[in-house]
Amino acid sequence: MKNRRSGKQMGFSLVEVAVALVILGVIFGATVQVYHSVNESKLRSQTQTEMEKVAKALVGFAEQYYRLPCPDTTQDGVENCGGTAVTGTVPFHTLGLFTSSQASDVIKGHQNILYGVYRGTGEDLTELTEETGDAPGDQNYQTLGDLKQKLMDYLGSSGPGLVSSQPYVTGDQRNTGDEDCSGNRVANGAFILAGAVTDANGDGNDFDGVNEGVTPDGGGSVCFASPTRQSDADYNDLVRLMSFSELLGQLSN
Ligand SMILES: [Ca+2]
Ligand SMILES: [Ca+2]
Ligand SMILES: [Ca+2]
Ligand SMILES: [Ca+2]
Repeated sequence: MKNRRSGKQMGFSLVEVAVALVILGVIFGATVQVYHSVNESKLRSQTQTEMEKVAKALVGFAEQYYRLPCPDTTQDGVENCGGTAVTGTVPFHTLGLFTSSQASDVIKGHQNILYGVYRGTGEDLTELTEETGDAPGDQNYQTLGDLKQKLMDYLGSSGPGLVSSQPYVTGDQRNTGDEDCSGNRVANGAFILAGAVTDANGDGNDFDGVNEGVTPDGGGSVCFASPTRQSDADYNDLVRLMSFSELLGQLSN
């Protein structure tokens, strides 16, 4: 009788322990999940804010220097115009933004924002040019009016169409079609920014999906994910495209 009761007690307590462990596991799992989603949404809004700051700084730079900066392909914050790279990271020093270490550590500062800029033939936005026929020495030589003219030339009826060697976005898998860098090129931008948030697909690169192919050294793909692509288990990047017409509209008169 004593033996039977003690055996029963032991069995019961094992089941009890097992149930308790399962419950604890579920609670722990749920807590970790909530922590991750709160953390991700915080990072997401920080990245969004940072990207808008960069977009504003790029417009300000264009108003001051009548061109856009080249991408930073060496991750020192300084633009690299020597080569022909159209992608890289944000040249935060050139833009006069706080250095990367001063920006929030959790998003690795501006070095974790990819930057693509249009440098197509005839409408290289990183080049200071004369577009309105003024001679050197003239007060209208290579001014904001020339940058605006360049943007208008691009937007004119004989515009270049989509140029696959320049930064462009693909489809969002909904309204703008398949996410297919070679089969569905949706639009070039005057510039395109991509923010990583976190490494959603866990491949070691904070960027996800097609943005993983756009490398900081400018040697990779020029195809960015769509700004309207929704987040899912494998993708949580943010993309901002400023079109030629939006940039033209943002430049002061
Ligand atoms: Ca550089
Ligand atoms: Ca001019
Ligand atoms: Ca990501
Ligand atoms: Ca990734």
